[in-house]
Amino acid sequence: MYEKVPHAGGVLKNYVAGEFIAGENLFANINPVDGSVINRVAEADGVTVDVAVKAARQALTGEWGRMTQSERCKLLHKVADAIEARFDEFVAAEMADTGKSFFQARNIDIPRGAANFRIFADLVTSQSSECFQTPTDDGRGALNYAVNKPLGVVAVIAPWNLPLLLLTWKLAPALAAGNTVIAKPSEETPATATLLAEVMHEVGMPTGVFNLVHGFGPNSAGEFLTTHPGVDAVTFTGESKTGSAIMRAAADGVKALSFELGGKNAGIIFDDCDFEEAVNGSVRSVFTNGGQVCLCTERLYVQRSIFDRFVAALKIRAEAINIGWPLDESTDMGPVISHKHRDKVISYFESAKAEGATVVTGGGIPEFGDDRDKGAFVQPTIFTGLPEDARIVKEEVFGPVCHIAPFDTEEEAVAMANNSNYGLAATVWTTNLQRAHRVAQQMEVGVAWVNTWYLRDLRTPFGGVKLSGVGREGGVHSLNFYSEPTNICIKL
Ligand code: NAD
Ligand code: 6OD
Repeated sequence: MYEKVPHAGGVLKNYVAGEFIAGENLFANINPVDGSVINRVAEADGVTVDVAVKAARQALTGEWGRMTQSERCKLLHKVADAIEARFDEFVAAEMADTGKSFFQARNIDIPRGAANFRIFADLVTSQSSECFQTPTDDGRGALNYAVNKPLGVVAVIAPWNLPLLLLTWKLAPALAAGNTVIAKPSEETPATATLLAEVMHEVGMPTGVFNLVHGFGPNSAGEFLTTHPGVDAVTFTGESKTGSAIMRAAADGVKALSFELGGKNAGIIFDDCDFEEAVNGSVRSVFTNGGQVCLCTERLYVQRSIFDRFVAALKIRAEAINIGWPLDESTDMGPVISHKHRDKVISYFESAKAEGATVVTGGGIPEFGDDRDKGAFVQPTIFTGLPEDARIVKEEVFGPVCHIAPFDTEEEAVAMANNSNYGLAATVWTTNLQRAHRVAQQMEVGVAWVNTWYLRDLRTPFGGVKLSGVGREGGVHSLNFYSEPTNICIKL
């Protein structure tokens, strides 16, 4: 499959004003499985970003702006069809960039990349508008209604963990609402975004509607976008501290902001849970994608009467996780995104040990005795025994790890779960219906799952509280962000 990686050995270009362009500045795109260079990437400089913004602004009033909503949505369906037509290329590119398993890329990331375009194209056509009959002193009255206009030029800045899924999760509603965009994928994962630019070109997206710029954050494409006066809105997914930097950069232009940020998600396991389901669900919620999903559970709280049994069961399941070559169909978990990120994850493991953690399993780098030893692999890891203020219990690691602590009462579990600066997601495992509702509603998060994890209905509100984000995505929540409702008042 890696032989089929599109552009292997070549250069991934920017896509600006309908043309693929590369300048002098190239950076290496590394495969985390063995540290090899997949291809080189053209970093967009300030001039390239400026041309992209100007093209996007011009496109707002050009062919795209003149299209009917249904014409625009037909094009978005074509984008979804074209992603599916090149499905294997997208899967190969995503796996090479991230090292994620074939199972994950084929069953989750790439299908969602296509689905995101379909759902928002369909949803926008079924949106209704508010209308009020307003009384006036002369008795004639007035009719007040709202029309949704696009926000304008939107910068979409995406992370590396679910590259196509999270880029299109923003891009699709932005386009469905009639905006034009400049997308910046993570420097770690430029490949599927480049394929998407090719798809946009193939389906005949009008010039300037979709632009792609590659690069980094500070002093690079990310910062050039967030400070550009021609950008009306920035929609960003990534680390909370990057969110703060973008908020500062965007302040001068008073740009609209939508942020999905970090998490330190808790799972609460009550002794009245379905034990097998809770163990299965927790293995998924801790270790999926090597723990590199913002929704992954890094803190587990287990009722004391089942604590030892639960820890023992989770240890067996963690040790059964097949780590290895992403291309091998039996692989559950590939490497983490990069050697730099592996160093960060391992430094958290070392700090946990220094603070007195019990290592239930893992805690280091696996040894394979083959080429995988060159890769950024990390052992699935479980710690117990740390106080609630330990670094690894407070800070987001974004790796295959959790800390498990016991609790006695429901009140204690709720307090421990909520004792975090983050507030993205929580998971509750119980068969007591009243407790399920009661506890889920007390979670200080944007998404609370009961007896499941990462079960998505794309129409539901998605986002975080506290350091985990600003605003909500999903269904009409996304469309509302990307729209400017304008009030029309007609005196009758
Ligand atoms: P990151 O914040 O380092 O980078 C994300 C993107 O922002 C990249 O494209 C990067 O180049 C760009 N960027 C970095 N600094 C910038 C700056 N100053 N100005 C403009 N752009 C800048 O995040 P990451 O390491 O790619 O992703 C992992 C993080 O993302 C984790 O914290 C994770 O929890 C979070 N995340 C959150 C969600 C969610 O939905 N809440 C989803 C996925 C990832
Ligand atoms: O599934 C989604 O729509 C979504 N936004 C997932 C976010 C995952 C974070 O890593």
